[in-house]
Amino acid sequence: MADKKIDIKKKVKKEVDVRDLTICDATQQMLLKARKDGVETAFDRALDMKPCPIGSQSACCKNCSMGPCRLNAKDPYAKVGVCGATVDTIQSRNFARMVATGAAAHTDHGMAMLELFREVVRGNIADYKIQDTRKLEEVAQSIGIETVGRSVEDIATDLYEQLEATYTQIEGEIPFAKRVPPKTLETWRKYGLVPRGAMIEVMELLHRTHIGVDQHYDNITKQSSRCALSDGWGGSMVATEIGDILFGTPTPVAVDVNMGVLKEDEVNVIVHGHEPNMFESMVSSVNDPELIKAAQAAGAKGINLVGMCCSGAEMMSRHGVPHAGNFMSTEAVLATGAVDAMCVDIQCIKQGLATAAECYKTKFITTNRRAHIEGATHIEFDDHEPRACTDEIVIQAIGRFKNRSLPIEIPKITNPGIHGFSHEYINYMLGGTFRASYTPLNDNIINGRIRGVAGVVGCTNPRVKQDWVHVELVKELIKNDVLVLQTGCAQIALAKAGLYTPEAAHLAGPGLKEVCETVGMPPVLGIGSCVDNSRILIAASEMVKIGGLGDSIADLPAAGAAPEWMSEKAISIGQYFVASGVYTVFGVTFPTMEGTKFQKLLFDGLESTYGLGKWDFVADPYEMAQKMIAHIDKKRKALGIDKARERVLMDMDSRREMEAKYQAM
Ligand code: SF4
Ligand code: MSK
Repeated sequence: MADKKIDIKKKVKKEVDVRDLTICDATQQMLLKARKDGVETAFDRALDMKPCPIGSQSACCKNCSMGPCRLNAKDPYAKVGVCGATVDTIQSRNFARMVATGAAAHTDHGMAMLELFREVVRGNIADYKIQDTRKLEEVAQSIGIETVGRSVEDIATDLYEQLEATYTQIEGEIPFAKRVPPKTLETWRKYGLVPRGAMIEVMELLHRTHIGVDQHYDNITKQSSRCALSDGWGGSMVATEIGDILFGTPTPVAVDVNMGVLKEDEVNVIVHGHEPNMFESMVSSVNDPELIKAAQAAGAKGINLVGMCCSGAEMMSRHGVPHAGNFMSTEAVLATGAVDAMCVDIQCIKQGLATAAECYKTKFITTNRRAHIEGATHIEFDDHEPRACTDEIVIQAIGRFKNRSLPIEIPKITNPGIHGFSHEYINYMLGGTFRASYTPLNDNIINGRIRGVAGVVGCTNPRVKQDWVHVELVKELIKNDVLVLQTGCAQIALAKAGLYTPEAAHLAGPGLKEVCETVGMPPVLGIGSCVDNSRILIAASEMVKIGGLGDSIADLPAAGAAPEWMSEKAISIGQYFVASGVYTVFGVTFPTMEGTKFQKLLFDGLESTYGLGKWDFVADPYEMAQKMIAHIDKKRKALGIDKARERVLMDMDSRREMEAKYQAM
């Protein structure tokens, strides 16, 4: 029984059946245990905390001390703020601040990766090396750096210098703008949306939201787009590409997911957060013979390293490290009593973890200078001496293992799956190693076997049943021949539901099933953490470049969704997808008020006036799927490939023809 008990019954007025909170069996089991132990989680706090209806619709403003000003949701135009700000100004400013914060989070993460790269290139760090020189050359070439006959060091030095502009450039276009399909770029140039460095875009967006600056929702939203694009095609893309260059580009790997990956007879170390550098060092620490010996001397069979949340998704994709669960399972997993140390870096780390960890005597360790948590032990991670931090965490975990005093209950649930589909690998998988290409994907979309492509990404959120919206949405999409790409916590939700196996192809519609069986791939492809959404942008650009599906990203039969989103990063991701031309639907709730000019701009005007994508909001997964499919069909019709779909024949001849085509490529 846990030492530090909270009387949950007293705190949470209604006790809800755990099956209504999550469809994750392991999380249900642990929520019951946590209740029995008197330990509260975000699920309990969400029941206890009613969301403010005015705030959830972004109808309040506290940007100055003449307020806070709250507008009436029933009649949004009946009132204005003390300064005269209208509901459209207030909502668009609030939305802009979410974009700015989300973009800042991704770009600061990307900047940290780039700083690490610089130190490696300059020879100031010995523990990390450039692992993927092929990717280094490809990224360098994509922004016009000469690679032929040059050393890795010279190419890397040039790449660092150019990519620094992604953050610091005060005029001109960011380097990865060169990867944007020409027609999409033309639209951005026409409306002044091409980003400069992320620092200036975030700074300008925040400036504009100060009282008395930008007071036209349309103009504020333009800067929101520009800022979000500096994240998607800037900070996030740099984080992904540099991560691949330093630590290796993911290729498919079989991995187990769910809480059953914890081992009762081993020292369990969980890494949770977003940056891969600490996790990479931890891989090295847990394999250190001296530390393994120390663990054995403490009575353990070994050291078991497990990931959670997004750094977990990244390491799972790159190295096959098992994954214990997504955002809404991070407190529940502590109730197993089996976690000897949980170390965290940045983003999506609930402060409540400190209390839950204390209850179960788990060592809860923060490692990043940006993210301390009251009640946690802080062991600062330094790229120049990474093992000093990760070795110490392992030593503390061994100490906790030795002194385990609480009962252990590990849900016996693991879900196998294949993960690690980088955009490069999707190329090789479909086109073959020697003629890697997106042509077969485009062909299968044109001939109608694949109806379209959907990106289903984002968080889990206690305001909806954990994982349920993700799973139902994705099942509905693949049933209708839509190929699904996933990142972050969404990926883990579907992995737990068993959709990451090639056998899951039987849940797909006949066309998608045919393609999956021919190639041997699952109908749902996991491509990494939330920062790796940039891989979806690159895949979309490749599809445009190959031809046959229009001239811009907006022409593609594609859609995006974050059905259980919760973070400001998700809003930035949504805005950069929309500004890149993608129809993007969010679930749970949407921070605007129905009937306002601002909402009409997001849900319609961005597409109809500016030729970008557009936002939508639907809470129900089936309706969400239908809207995404309707959008995909609209795009197919505009491309003139809607008829092809009706001619699909799944007989043996067409199957042989498809196989022969793949072999010939
Ligand atoms: Fe109210 Fe205007 Fe101040 Fe916002 S900026 S709190 S709307 S007075
Ligand atoms: S961790 S941003 S809960 S995906 Fe990237 Fe998961 Fe969302 Fe955080």
